[in-house]
Amino acid sequence: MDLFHGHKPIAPPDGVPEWDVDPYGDAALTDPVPFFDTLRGLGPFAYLTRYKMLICGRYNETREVFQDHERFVSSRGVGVSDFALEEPWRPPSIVLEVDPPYHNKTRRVLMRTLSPKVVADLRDPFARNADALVERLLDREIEAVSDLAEAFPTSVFPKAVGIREPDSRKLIDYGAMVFNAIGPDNDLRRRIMARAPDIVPWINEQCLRENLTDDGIGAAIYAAADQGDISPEEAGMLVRSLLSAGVDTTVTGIGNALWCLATHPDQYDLLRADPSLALAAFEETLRFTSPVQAFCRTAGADTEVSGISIEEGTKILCVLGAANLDPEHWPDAGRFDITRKTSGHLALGAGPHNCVGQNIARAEGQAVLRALAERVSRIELTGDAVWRPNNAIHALDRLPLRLVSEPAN
Ligand code: OVM
Repeated sequence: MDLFHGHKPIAPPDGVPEWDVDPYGDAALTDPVPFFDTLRGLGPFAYLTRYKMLICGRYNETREVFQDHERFVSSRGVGVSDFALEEPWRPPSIVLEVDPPYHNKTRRVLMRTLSPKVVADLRDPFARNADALVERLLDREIEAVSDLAEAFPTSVFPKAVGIREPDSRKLIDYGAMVFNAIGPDNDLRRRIMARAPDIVPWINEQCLRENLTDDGIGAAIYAAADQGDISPEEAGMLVRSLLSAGVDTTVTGIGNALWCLATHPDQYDLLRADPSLALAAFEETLRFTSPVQAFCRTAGADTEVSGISIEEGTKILCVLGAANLDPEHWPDAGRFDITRKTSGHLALGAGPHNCVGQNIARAEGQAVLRALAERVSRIELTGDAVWRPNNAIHALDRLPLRLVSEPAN
């Protein structure tokens, strides 16, 4: 079969409109809301003429595709490339890029090592770190992406995993690589992949047992190997998953939260008045900005969703960002409101593959937003926010601001 962008090219199914948009182009990646609105307006699915695959962004269908791992598999990759037909750029993740029943085994180990109990013990160090960091950044012009959004997770998460000498730049860039890699072979993907020889061997080395401290999450994963739940090789691969999915995502969530609060001062005032809203504000940031904008699934067999026939091998780009702003599902969907009910948002996925690190991700976001709420009277934008295109992540490149400690008169 002739592949198209690494997958089986399909014809438009009956009743599905053709759309020539590039969902991996600059416009869709840096100014996604108009792209989301058009997508949902086209129907439950649209056919991407440039990629000969489907795309969906209404809440119900996006959730249905994500929920049903039997019809829509992850083992053929969650990007444009079909792992059944084309060799992936790295050995596939043994938790993300697999299906049940094998998935259950690896997922269980991560669930245990990232449990609420484990995260409870991290809350104090996270709070101390966030407090000190915010304290240092008060009342001067900062670039909040590097100074805060990147600085916080890279100072707490690699340590929690047990990395002895974390290299923040390599950890962040590996995340950018992993997420750009699920897009097509475009400039974004090529440019970051050129740096793989610098970064990938370093990452793989950090995953070895002898390079991890004996009191971190990494050591707990290796302990599961000692108990015979997984092999030592599998343990190393699960540590790699933590380093793949655990840095860029939380950096993006925290950066996006700062942007939301800087651009919605009324919402920041609510948070400041009641710092216990920190977690709710982070959750609404996830819904409102969807740090992971889109992931694919692959139809494992001929099937059907909402009356649309979907043939085996069809790649479906599931636009979580569009589903999270669907006005048919969310009252006043386009309003950033930290007091709303956010449950059911798809920013952390849905179904058996939903974010296994969500407890720790929330604890990080909560620690930062609480530290701000307790110390900062207002967040002032001091320049333009600039978005950084990535094939899967909706993240800021630059966010100049000032964390003002004095109340306004
Ligand atoms: C992994 C992984 C898990 C979730 C997301 C991700 C695409 C990677 O297991 O390597 O980024």
